[in-house]
Amino acid sequence: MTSPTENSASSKAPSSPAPRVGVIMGSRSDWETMQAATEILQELGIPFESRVVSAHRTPQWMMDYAVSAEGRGLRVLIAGAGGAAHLPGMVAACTILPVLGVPVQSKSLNGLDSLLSIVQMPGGIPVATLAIGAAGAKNAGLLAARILAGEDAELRERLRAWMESQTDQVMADNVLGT
Ligand code: RP5
Repeated sequence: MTSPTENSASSKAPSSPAPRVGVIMGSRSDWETMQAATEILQELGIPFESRVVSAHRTPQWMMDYAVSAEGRGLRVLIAGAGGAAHLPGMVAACTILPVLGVPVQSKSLNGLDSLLSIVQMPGGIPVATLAIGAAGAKNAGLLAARILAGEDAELRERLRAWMESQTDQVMADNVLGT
């Protein structure tokens, strides 16, 4: 299993393309959920970076990350957090980039706390809130791809092919019955 790179705003290797999507999460414990987003971005050939950025434990790093994101070439931020999930909203308050919030399934309240923390934003600071858990993370990756595809015809074709392949897989399940 790969892991998010912690506390560094630099992109991966010098030769790799500049990341367009920032995938951030409140804790390393969120990675199991959030890697569903990075897997989709990888599949669709979208350069991304993944970082642990905590609204509560590393507030200054969170501010620095959010404020510098646009200037570093990021175009969409995916932010996952659980429990008192303030990361997506706080990041959205510090940038004009679209922020996609993923409620991580918490142990005590099954992620309902995370969902409500992320979805109930005050008017003026938008966060697009996805489903709780891995399905939400996967859809955040796909939604980021759709946002970027607006300006990228090749990505639009890769997305279309991805959708068709998903449909084919589901249709292939019909051979199970008689
Ligand atoms: C949140 O607290 C994180 O997003 C995580 O989902 C939750 C628990 O964090 P750990 O105690 O596992 O580090 O900030």
